[in-house]
Amino acid sequence: MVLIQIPQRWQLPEHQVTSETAFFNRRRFLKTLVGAGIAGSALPLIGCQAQTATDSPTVGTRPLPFSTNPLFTQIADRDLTNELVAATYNNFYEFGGTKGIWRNAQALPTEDWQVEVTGLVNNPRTFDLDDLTKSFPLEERIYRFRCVEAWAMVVPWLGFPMNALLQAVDPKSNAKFVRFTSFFDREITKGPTFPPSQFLPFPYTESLRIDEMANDLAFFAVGVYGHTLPKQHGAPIRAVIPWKYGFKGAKSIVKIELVDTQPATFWNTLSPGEYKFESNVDPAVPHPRWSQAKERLIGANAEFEWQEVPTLKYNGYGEFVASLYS
Ligand SMILES: Nc1nc2c(c(=O)[nH]1)N[C@H]1C(S)=C(S)[C@@H](COP(=O)(O)O)O[C@H]1N2
Ligand SMILES: [Mo]
Repeated sequence: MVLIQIPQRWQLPEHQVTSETAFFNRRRFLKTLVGAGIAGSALPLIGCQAQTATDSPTVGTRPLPFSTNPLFTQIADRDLTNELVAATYNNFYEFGGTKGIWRNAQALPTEDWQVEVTGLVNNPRTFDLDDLTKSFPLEERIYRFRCVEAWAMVVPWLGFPMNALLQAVDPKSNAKFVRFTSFFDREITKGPTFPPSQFLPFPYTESLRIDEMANDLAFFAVGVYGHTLPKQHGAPIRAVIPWKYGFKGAKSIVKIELVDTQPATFWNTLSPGEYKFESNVDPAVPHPRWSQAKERLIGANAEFEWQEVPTLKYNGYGEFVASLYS
């Protein structure tokens, strides 16, 4: 029963709290609603109360076979984040606007999942999970993970390089960007309580340049900590781009589309000044509302304790990715 008790010690002093939704100034937003003629009586209070009988944040996961890629284990100066800490401190706005959405996320229907790979490719394909894990050998990669909100973790993902998928579908020469689309169903992914989800640009989408997607580090994760992804981490397949801020890594992907022009994305549409398309981790480029020079490394033990550490350019992966930006 210990697992259901989410420790509170991680809650940071108010002045250190940064949030991706803080720009939703409540009054400004209400004005918009008034403008749209739906404020007041009709203001919907969309909650995320969907709770299941389960009380374990890793419910339903299965062990996965994998090999370890020694090239991409973390530069060994940071401890692995505790698994239950990582599984109970998430961003997944489809299931709510707080970090504690793991129970809500259990409503995600992952059976018979299909991922459509489409657009500017010579071999468009729709994969089911079985196809994916059989077509691409799984490896473990221990990556630093840095959210734009200035918290960080170290996570052992299981999956395969995006480049392997790219080879399989054979991009056309005019393919310049990839766009990832996350699962969305108004009845299931009800969004945060505020603002109401119909005012957010769902489904969640993210995008990379094709050369970024082809970089060795860019990764599709189908598992974490030796087993399939728990739903709150973006089951059954999510993107992990360790040199970029965490929001680039779309969860619960249903569509991968190669396109010729830079697509609109969820956060960039909401607040382009705060969520740049490129969004490489960089201590020298402050967020408009906070410095990015340091980060709060969370949870080497189960107590949600954190320590402040310097942020590294490209999240410490410059040797692999700096040449993309020269
Ligand atoms: N579909 C979807 N993907 C998403 C998000 C989201 O809200 N919806 N949040 C992003 C953000 S801001 C972060 S920091 C990471 C968090 O991943 P984790 O909860 O597995 O640590 O997921 C990213 N992918
Ligand atoms: Mo994030």
